[in-house]
Amino acid sequence: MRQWIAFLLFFSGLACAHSSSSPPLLGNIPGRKTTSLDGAWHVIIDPYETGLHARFYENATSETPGAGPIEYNFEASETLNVPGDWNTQKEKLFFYEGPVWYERRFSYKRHENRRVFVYFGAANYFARVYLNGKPLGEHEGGFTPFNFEVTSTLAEGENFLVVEVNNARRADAVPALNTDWWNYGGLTRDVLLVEVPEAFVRDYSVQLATGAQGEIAGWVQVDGSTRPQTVTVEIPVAGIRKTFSPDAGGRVEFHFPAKLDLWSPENPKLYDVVISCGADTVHDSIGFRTIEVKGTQIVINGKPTFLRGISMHEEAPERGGRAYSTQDAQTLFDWAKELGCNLVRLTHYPHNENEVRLADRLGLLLWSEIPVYWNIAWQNPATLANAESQLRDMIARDHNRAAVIFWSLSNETPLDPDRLIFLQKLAEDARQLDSTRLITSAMNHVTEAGPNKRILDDPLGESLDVLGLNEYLGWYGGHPEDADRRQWESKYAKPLIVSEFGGEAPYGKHGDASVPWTEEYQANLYVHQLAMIRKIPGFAGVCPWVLMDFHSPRRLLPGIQDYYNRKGLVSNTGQHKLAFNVLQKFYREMKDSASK
Ligand code: GCB
Repeated sequence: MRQWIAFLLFFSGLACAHSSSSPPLLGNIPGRKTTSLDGAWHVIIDPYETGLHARFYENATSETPGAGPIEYNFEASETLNVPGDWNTQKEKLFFYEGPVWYERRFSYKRHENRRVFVYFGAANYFARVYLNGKPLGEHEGGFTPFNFEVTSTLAEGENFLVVEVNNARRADAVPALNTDWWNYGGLTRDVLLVEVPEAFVRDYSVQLATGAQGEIAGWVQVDGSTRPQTVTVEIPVAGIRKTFSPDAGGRVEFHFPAKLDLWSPENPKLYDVVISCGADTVHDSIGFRTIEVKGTQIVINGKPTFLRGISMHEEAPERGGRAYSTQDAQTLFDWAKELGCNLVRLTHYPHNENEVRLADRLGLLLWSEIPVYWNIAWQNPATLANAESQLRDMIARDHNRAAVIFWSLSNETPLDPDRLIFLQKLAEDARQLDSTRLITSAMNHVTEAGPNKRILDDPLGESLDVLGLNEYLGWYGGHPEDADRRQWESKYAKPLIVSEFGGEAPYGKHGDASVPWTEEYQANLYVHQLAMIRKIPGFAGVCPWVLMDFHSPRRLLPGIQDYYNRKGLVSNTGQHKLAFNVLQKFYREMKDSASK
């Protein structure tokens, strides 16, 4: 009983500290002092969440005074690699959804006048974090980074970090109960200790002012009680060095002229940008470009640009499971480049920061999205707060990346007044957090205007800069040839991107083009879809579904799907299907006609 009361008191305290994860902190900054905590972590698989009241986070042993019988032992438990999902590391965990406790020991040498943060690239889905038996806080949301300050909790010498990660699905979560991707659990991205001076650069934005090619607009946020008098922003190769004084809140805002080589898919030029304040200096590689909408066109650096896209999940080629390395991202982006893409739609959640940084170097434009997917609890204020913090953290992490041109709020959400209020709030937030990028959403609500005419008709369109349309004519209903007669319109005179279309075929299954599940059927569907899509008024780009086959718990057809969504243009082991060539040919034509 006593144990239960203590447990309840402890967690009611923790509940108050729900958002005790510190404000966003840029983690993977080149030049910042970090210590990796990646590698083998001991784990306890705990389906009944026994570890909460048995206090696994204390890491007690039978020698601990008053401990009584101890029914867990991290040291004697199995290990999992971090970063990595648990589902594909151990066969017994393939379908597991629930709590797993992770433990990692490390030694640390403290330095005077330094602050230390523990930084998690992502934990899917819910995490409680403890250092040396003390709770640091918790975090909800499986794809965004979070951090806790540990300056006063770190011990000189040996330390132990315990993280409970729980990927149980919940109706009030984001995403909710139903998705068409695998719910990979675990510490799926890097874990770092980040060391900074007492006063440090917590965040910054150094970007071109909206639509202005010769002017930088930005801000720096300094954190720390005794703040240095000045903040310096430099772009050494462009001969830029500006000094500013932070206000009482540690913030600096600036505008200054700059003559820079613009970043574009053809010329992904990145500049070394140096921000210093007192003892802290960060270096970032930043590209500068503008992105605007003019009528129904998307305009990059003043030039109307047709978006030759592809959608992709963050699924590792060959190995399977959640992708986490730059090599995983390189393989996927190489295929996107081979297709002739200039845009990748990163579905349906924020992907790894290393992927976004690679796109910056390769000159691939990105559509970045939060997992507001299908139906979620639109009326629940906690669900909205959760979606808002996932949006905030996605933007906070990537707002200096030239590659990212779209923040996407949602995918295929049903028409409903509460849903509209919810998404309008997200659109407002996104604009406030970053006025330099375009806001979009993938929608699928159409009205029929005659047998062959469909109108994209979703009131959310009012709040967006760019409209995304998902449609599956020829797969979920109709035949590929029906596309020859289908006409499209949109209620809003804004750029329209067909953000999904596709059909399934396992690699190597051949047959007549009229037989579904064959590569020939999939290729034929692409031929008719692309011919239809290019006639859509306001057509500004296309992102077919999907680059590579991916694991999904909803795809059960034996011998064909076997828990894979097979709409990939490439199989999960890298073989190119016939439809790959169809899209590649279309993109060559679009590229040629744009350069004429
Ligand atoms: C969709 C969803 C996507 C699915 C896809 C499919 O509309 O946006 O997440 O995987 O259809 O394959 O059905």
